[in-house]
Amino acid sequence: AERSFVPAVVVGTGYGAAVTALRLGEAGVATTMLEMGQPWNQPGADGKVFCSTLAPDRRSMWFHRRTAAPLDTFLWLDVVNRDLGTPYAGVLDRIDFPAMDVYVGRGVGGGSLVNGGMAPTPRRSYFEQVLPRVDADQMYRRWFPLANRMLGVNSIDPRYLETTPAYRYARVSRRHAHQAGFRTAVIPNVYDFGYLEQEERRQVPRSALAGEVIYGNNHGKQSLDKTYLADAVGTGRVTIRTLTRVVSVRADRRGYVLGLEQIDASGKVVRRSELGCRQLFLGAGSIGTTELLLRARETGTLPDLPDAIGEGWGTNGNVMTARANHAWDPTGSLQSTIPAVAIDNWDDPVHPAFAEIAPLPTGLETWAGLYLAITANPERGRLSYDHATDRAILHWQASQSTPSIQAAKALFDRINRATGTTYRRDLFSGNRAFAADFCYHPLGGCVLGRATDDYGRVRGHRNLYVTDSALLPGSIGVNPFVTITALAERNIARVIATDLTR
Ligand code: FAE
Repeated sequence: AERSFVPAVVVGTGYGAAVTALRLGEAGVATTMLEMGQPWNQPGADGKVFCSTLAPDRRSMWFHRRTAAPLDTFLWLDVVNRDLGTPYAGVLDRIDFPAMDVYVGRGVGGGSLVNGGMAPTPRRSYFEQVLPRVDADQMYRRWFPLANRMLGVNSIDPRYLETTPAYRYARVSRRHAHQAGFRTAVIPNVYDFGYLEQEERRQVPRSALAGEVIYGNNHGKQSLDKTYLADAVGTGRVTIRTLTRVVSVRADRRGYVLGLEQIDASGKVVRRSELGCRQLFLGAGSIGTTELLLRARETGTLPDLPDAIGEGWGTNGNVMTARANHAWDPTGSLQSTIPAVAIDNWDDPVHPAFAEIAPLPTGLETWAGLYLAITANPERGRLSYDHATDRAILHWQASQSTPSIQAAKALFDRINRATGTTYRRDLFSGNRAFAADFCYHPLGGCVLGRATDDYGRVRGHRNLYVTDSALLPGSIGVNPFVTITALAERNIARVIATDLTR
């Protein structure tokens, strides 16, 4: 295969990758980013880059024949998902394992393209518990503030939150939480709340108020392509190659050699090549980064990779549930897709939970209260390499999701008792009140201080780094991207100061 060489390669374009590429570019290091997804900057025939959740088309999903939305049913009817025709390099992927489906973003910006933009900083005591060897003083004085600033984190105007019909659903669920004696918190976001207010006044095109989120936002969201990645490319040292999947990693005299597959948007492999580099930074996400290293270890291209690779994987305790409100508590037909309020029951000694109040933006009144809860599920799964399929497989049993469900049940049983309401069982297939068989927050697989040293350097492998959500040991207690970003800032600052000068 043809082969070229660059000083530094960053795999992926999500949070860990984007931070790393910007700081390398600023340090004068010529850096190539490799992203298997598309650059989401060209409008389609309808003049839009992304499709909405209400009318999904082929842009919605990464090579799926049918959409795979987290809510599969409505009033028990299979009306939510749509056939998509020919598989296409869409923006949202769901990686299906036997008892756990993992949602991830695909494209320049990774998960930032499809996520809800919720940007909480974890509470310090829990952060210290999860990553005891990371200097929390430094994190909370320097790296978290930097991450918040760089990501464009902003807060909703309290007056707007209290009056707009678009957050009636949040106010109803908040009132019910208070009736049951729980605390709530307003959650910052990277969606521009000033833009959202203009949307409501019809001064700008609608995005959060037009059902756009998990298949991308055409406006308003400060995804990574508008923040870190724009700055990275702006250094003049960073280039991004898209529709390019890294399939293998091996070592050579100068550093590492990557096997690449370039595809077209229909998935056809149009070119195979090799790319050499001195420094290799992995930012392909928890599953992506772990899979690359497991494959390298198990196929013998990097046989001495540590045993700890694949260990310590968790769902951040994700579990979804829904409640049926009384007829006098409508949640509104206009719902912002951007969550702004959460129930904060993390201090509960038995069942800590942080439950974001999620929208159900159908355009119709549903009387539903929907929630994505983050719980302190102590269960951990393990990823291993499957030779037959050449993919990572996740060892996670359905029973390992039970602690997430129990914690959510403790919280929402109490709310239902206080308000005389019940669960909705029509939204998740199988007549269930709780869905903990999918997650949005895959974390771990190359845990900091175990598979890597305390700065993400893969043990025993010079110039090989993990930068992303694979570093977090399965749980962080809140939505994770601010933490992923701050940790990546901390790690790359150390690496640039000490490793690149050798
Ligand atoms: P990630 O953002 O996943 O990026 C990895 C990138 O690498 C992707 O673009 C991949 O296409 C690419 N890639 C993977 N494998 C390869 C390969 N072999 N070759 C080339 N490229 C590859 O990594 N978090 C929050 O904090 N707040 C939220 O509100 C929130 N909502 C979410 C909603 C949804 C629907 C989803 C799916 C996630 C949500 N998350 C949220 C989670 C958050 O997006 C996620 O933790 C981060 O995106 C993970 O960042 P990483 O840097 O690990």
